[in-house]
Amino acid sequence: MSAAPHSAVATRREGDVLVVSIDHPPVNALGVDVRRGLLAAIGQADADAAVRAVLIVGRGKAFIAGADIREFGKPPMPPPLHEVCNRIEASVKTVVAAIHGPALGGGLEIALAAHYRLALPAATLGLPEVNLGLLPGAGGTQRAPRLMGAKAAARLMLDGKPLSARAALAAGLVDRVAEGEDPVAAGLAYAGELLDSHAPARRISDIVIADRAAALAELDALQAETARKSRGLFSPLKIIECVRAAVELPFDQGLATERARFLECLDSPQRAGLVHAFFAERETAKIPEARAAQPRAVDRIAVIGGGTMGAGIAVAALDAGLPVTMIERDAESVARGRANVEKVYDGLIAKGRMTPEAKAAILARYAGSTSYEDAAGADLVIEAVFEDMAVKQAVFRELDRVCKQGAVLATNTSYLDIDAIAAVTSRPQDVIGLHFFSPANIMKLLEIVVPARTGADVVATAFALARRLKKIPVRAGVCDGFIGNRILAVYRQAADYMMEDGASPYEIDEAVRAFGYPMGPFQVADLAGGDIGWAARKRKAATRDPDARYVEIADRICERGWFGQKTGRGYYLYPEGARIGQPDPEVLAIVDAERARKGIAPRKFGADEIMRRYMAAMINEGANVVDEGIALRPLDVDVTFLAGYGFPRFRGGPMKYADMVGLDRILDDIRLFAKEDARFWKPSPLLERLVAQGRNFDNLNKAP
Ligand code: 3H9
Repeated sequence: MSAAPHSAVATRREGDVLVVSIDHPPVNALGVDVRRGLLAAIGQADADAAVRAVLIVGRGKAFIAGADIREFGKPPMPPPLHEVCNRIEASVKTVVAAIHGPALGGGLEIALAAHYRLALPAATLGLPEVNLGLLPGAGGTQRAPRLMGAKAAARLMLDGKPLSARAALAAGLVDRVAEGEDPVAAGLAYAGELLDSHAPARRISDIVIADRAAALAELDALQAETARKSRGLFSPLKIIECVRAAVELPFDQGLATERARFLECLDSPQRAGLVHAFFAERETAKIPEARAAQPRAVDRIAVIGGGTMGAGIAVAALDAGLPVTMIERDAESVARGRANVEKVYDGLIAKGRMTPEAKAAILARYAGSTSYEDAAGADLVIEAVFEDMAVKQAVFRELDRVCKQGAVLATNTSYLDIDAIAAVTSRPQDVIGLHFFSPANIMKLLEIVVPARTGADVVATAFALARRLKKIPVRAGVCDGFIGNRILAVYRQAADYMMEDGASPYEIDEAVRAFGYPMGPFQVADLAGGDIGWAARKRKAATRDPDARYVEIADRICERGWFGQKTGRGYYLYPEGARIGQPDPEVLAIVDAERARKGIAPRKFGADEIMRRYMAAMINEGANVVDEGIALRPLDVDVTFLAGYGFPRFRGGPMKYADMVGLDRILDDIRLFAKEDARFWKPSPLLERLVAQGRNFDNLNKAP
C-alpha cells in the first residue's frame, strides 16, 4: 500500500464553504505546487454551485511566508504568482483569508487578493521584499495603497517590518481581529457571517484612491527622504515608483508597472546578494556537531568580568530570560559591573522603551559576587576579563576548581589560543570560545570558536544558546583572530599600505563608505580607540617578521595621545565631543613625514583601486580561512562580515561579492599587486585551485 502523495494545497467542504488549506512546510512558501494548487482550488470553488465562499488558511505556524525564495534566479515555472492573485480576486465566490501567523510578501498579497481578511492575535503582516532587494511583485504595490493609503503602504514596503494583527487592523489592512489560534474555526465563523449578511465580493482593485494630489505630494516627500537614506539600494525607489503608479494609473496599468520594476529588481546583483545573505544566515547554524549531539541544559549563567563586554553579555543573557551571576575581583568592581548593566536598561527607560518596573523584574534575576564559589551552580560560564593569556588561564584554573561537573566553560577572547586556555583545566572537553562583539547585547554576531578537544555536545550547547540569545552564530576554528579579526588584520594592513603609498585616510574611508559600509576603517579605529590596537602592536612587536612591511603612522598618532573620539582626535578631529570627525591637516602632515622618512613618493589612488585592493586582501585571507578549515564554508565568512563587521548586506558578504566579480579577476588583481609586495600579496591556494577548476566559492557552500 502506498501513501497518498502529499498535496501542498488541500480542499474540503464545510457546509457551503470550501476550505483551502496550504500545507507546505516549513513556512508555506508559495512554490510552484502551492501556486498550482491555489489556482485549481479557486477553479473548483467557482465551478461548484454548492460552494458560496472560499476560506484560505495556512497549516502549521505560518499563514504564508511569501514567494519561495529558492526559486529566484531559476527559470520561472507557471503559473506566476501575480496571476494566482488575480484569479483569486476574480473568483465569483466570497473569498476570505484567515491569518494566524506570518503573512509576508506574496503571502500578504494572496490575502490582499481575497475579498475579506481576518487576523488572529499571533498574525504578523508585512511586505518585506525590500530586505531581499525586491518589491512586492504579485499586486502588493497596487492593492496595499488602495486599502491603507499610498504613504502608509509605501512605508510598510520600505521599512520591510511586519505589523501585528492589531496594527494591521488600525492600518486598514485587515477587516477584523478575532480571538483564538485556530484559523479554520475563526474563518468559518466569519465567512458564515459574511454570507448571512449577503456581503458583496469586495475587490481591492476596484477601489480608486481619493485625493490623488495629496497622495502624490506625500510620495514626493517620501521619495526625497528615501533617496537620502537608502544609500545605493536599488529597490526602495522602485517601490515608490510603483506606489505612484497605483495612485495615477488604472489598476491593470499599475500592475504592468509593478511587473516591469519587479523583474528589474529580480535581475539585480543586489537581489542576489541579499537572498544569499538570507539563506547564509540560516545555514551557519547547520554544523556537524548539531546533528551529532544534543545540547546540554542551560538554566543559569555566570559571567566573569563586569567591564563593557561582560556587562553586555550579561544583558544579552538577562534579555533572554536567564538568571545571571557576575563575578568580579572586589566589591568596587562588582558595583561597577552592576552599574554597567543598569546603564543599558536606564538608556531604554530614558528612550521610553522600558518601564522602571520591567527593569526591576529583570534585575531580580541578576546577582554580583566577589567569590568564584558563586559560579558553582552555573550551567555555563563566560569569561570576559582582560585580554591576556596568563590572566585568562588563572580564571580558568579557578573555574575548573569550583564549577560543577558538566558546566560549559567559555571564553570571550577575541584572538588568544583557546587550546592553551583549555589546557590548564582538567576538562578541556567542556571549554569553548564564545566571541561576542561590542556592544554584546546588540551586535548579532557570535563567533563560536571550537578548540581541538571540545565535546560535540558543548558545541551544540553553544549554538542552542546563540539561538536563545537571538544571535547569529558562526562556527570558527582556533587561530590568531579566528575568522573575523584574522581577516580584518589583513585588509586593515592593505589600507595602511595604501595610506603610506599616497591615499589619505579620508579618501580610503570615503571609498569604503561609497562601497556601502556605514564607516571607513579609520573612522572605525577612532571609534574603537587607538590605544587598544597600539597596546596589541607593542605586545606583538618582538615576534613581528622584521622583513614584513610595517606602517608606523598609527603609532605616530598614538604617541601624541590621540586615541580617537574619546580623546577628541585620532585620524580625525572631534571638536567638543562631535561624533562625526573632521579631516585633520596635522594627521596628513604625519602621514607625509612617514612617507618622506621611508623615501616613498606618494601616488594617486582612485576609489576603484582602493576598493580593489581592500577587497582583494579581504577575499584572499577569507579563502585561506576556509582552506585551513577555520571557517566551515565561504558562507560562514560572509555571515561573519555581514553580522559583525558592517559589510554591506546587499553585496552578500566578501565571498559572495568575489563570486559575483569573478574569482579570476580577483586572482589577477592579487598577482598584479604581488609584483610590488610578494610577501603580503600571496595568492591563497584555494583561490588558485578554484580558478583553475572554473569553480567558485558558492560551490563549496553545501552543508559540511
Ligand atoms: C516575495 O514574496 C515576492 C513576492 O512579492 C512576489 C513574487 C512574484 N521561501 O526563518 P526561519 C525557510 S519575497 C523559501 O528559520 P522562523 C528558511 O530558509 C518573500 N524558504 O524560521 C528555513 O529553512 P531551513 C517575502 C523560506 O520561524 C525555514 O523556512 N517573504 C522562506 O525564525 C524556517 O525559516 C519573506 O521575506 C521563503 N519565503 O521565521 C519572509 N521563508 O529550515 C522570509 C523561510 O532549511 N521569511 N524559509 O533553514 C521569514 O521572515 C521567516 O522565515 C519567518 C519564519 C518569519 C517566516
